[in-house]
Amino acid sequence: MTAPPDPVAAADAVVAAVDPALTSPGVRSSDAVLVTGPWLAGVSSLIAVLRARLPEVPFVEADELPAGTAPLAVVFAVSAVSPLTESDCELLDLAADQTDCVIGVLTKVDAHDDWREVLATDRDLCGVHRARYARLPWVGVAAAPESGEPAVDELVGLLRGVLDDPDVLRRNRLRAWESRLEKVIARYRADGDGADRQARVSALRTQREEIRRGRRLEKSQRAIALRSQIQQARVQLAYFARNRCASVRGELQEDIATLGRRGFAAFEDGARRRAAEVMAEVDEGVATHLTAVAADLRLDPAPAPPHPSPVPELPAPPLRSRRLETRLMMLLGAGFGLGVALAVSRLFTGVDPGLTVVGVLAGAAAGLAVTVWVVGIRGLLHDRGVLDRWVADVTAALRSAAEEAVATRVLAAEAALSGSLAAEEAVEADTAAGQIAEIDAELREHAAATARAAALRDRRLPGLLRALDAVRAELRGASDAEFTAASEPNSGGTVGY
Ligand SMILES: Nc1nc2c(ncn2[C@@H]2O[C@H](COP(=O)(O)OP(=O)(O)OP(=O)(O)O)[C@@H](O)[C@H]2O)c(=O)[nH]1
Ligand SMILES: [Mg+2]
Repeated sequence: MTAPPDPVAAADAVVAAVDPALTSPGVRSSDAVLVTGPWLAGVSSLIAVLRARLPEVPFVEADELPAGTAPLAVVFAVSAVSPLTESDCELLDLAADQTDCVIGVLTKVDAHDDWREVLATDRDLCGVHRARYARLPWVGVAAAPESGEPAVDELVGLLRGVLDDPDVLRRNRLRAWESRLEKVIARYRADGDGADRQARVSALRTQREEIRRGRRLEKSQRAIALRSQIQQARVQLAYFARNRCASVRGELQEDIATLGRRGFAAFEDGARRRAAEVMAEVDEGVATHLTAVAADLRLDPAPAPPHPSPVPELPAPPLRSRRLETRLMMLLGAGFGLGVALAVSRLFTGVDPGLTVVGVLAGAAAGLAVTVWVVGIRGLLHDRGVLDRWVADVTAALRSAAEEAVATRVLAAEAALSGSLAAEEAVEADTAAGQIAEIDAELREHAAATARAAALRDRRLPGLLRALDAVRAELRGASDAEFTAASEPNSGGTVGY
């Protein structure tokens, strides 16, 4: 095959024939020979020997090659100690990405008698890893043998052949094109499929679902909390009101037991004052409890009622309307007094008949005193009984008034808190809707960008694929031609150049 005057331009022409817009594979060709390999493969030893044997050739290790530069040839060195691993093959991919001309070198063959088997295995493994490596030439070397001179003659011969081959530059350029086109095609495909956006899109979807779920959950949780707290307040405050009334009733009834007639008016006033106090206490208890409920629900407290709960109208104790009973009592007291008077006068008469007059007088006085006393005591006991019933009636009225006050205020608070809750929920729903709208907008943006990328991919891909096919066909054609002309080297390697 006759090499064209400018091999690089010839390779570029293959691509430009398909798509004139494709002008360069984006790498700079250099005349350096890259010697690379896995850790401790013997690269440094090999490069030292090669520099000595071929001083005119610029050999470089991987870290000496400037970025964006394609070497003229790649010497891939692996140790004969064991066959290649997958990561070694990936290293080879990296090194040979822009360069077609690759030589496989098995190092330290002096130290490993089975190196020929290892070499055959390495060649097969490379061929399996990538079809283009199936025809890689392999040679065994001993760059720093434990004894004797370095054995690198075969490699040096191979390298000389490669460097003299006029077609190497063109093939390298074609390989750079292949690599470049593969990358561009993969990029278009990934963009068109939205691969890079996929993670963000699914994160956005999850976020949107989270917001919706959070809203639903919070809404129902707060509604349930409000209902249960109000229910609790109703029960506890009614119990508190009943309790207060019962204890006031107990206190008042206790007071009645020691009450004299003169204390009746003060007792009535005291009872009315206690009733007012109980209503005030209930009011205060309700206010405190409802404020705590509002704080617990993170809501504004329900507004205080405009005026305190009214103290119920309490009738005066019915102490005066007992005329009939009084008369009866007078009658019975008088009878009782008469009895006492007779008994006393008899007693005097019995002691001394001369004392009859005295006895009658004394009996009359005693009878009168007993009558007055009995009537008085009976009246007092009766009035205490009346007061006792009055206290029971008054506290019953107080209790129902207090319970009504509790029920009314809790109901009002429930309405107010439900209102605030609804208002807050409306605000939160708006915030969530805003967040969801933002997420939806970004999702639409991603969908539109992916659609644009897919359209671009569909437009650009056919041309790029045709260019890639043309490059591969060119590489295959050249390689087939050279393969038929190649000879088997002594070391068992297949020379492809
Ligand atoms: N027997 C024998 N040992 C060798 C040969 N070449 C290199 N070695 C030994 O292998 C070890 C690694 O050699 P290097 O040339 O430093 O290998 P390298 O790949 O540059 O190593 P790193 O840069 O550290 O990854 C050293 O101990 C060398 O003496 C050889 O041909 N035969
Ligand atoms: Mg080294």
